[in-house]
Amino acid sequence: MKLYDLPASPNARRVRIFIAEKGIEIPKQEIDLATGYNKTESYLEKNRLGRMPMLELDDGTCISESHAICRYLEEEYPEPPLLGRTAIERARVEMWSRRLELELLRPLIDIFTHTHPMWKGTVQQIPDYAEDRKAHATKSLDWFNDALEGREFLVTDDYTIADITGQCAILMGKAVGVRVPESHTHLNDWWGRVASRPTARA
Ligand SMILES: N[C@@H](CCC(=O)N[C@@H](CS)C(=O)NCC(=O)O)C(=O)O
Repeated sequence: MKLYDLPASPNARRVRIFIAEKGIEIPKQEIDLATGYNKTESYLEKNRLGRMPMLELDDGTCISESHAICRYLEEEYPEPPLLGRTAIERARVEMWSRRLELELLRPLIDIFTHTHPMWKGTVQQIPDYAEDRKAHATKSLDWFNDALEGREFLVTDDYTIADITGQCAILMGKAVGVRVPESHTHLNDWWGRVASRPTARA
């Protein structure tokens, strides 16, 4: 098994933290975007979208999409459960992880893509769109903070992939200048807890 990793990617980080929380070791191949490796024919044969993270199994099966990779690993390595223990927990964990991915992490990545010089010429950068995404992400921080009131972790009594997605989104926010306001005390307290886990820097 091998993980095709992109060190600075928030989606790859989600998978790295998940793997570290499971306490398993998976060899990694770090991809340097500047080399164009992920757009080579051999990589595109494995992942037509040319993105990371991607998990390649020993039989050659390739799984991309960070949540799908985590789902596979959860089934192969069930302890500790990170996707929820019961049907209701699993549904709610997925609900929150998807919400945070689509309504917070994605807009923050869009800000990066539409403002950072690295993407100039690769995508048509639209500064107004970045501003719109900033407003969207800022609103998402409001409901994220509300959801954490009185809670140690976002969904269950345990740390789950929903916390991981939120954690990677907050880090992405720092990178693009969308920071958690001091008034968001539930979110700041939760951040203190998740960021101090031994796996946080995976
Ligand atoms: N939905 C995918 C997103 C994967 C993705 O967009 N990866 C980005 C880094 S965050 C990437 O590989 N970008 C390189 C490129 O598009 O060339 C997931 O969750 O894994």
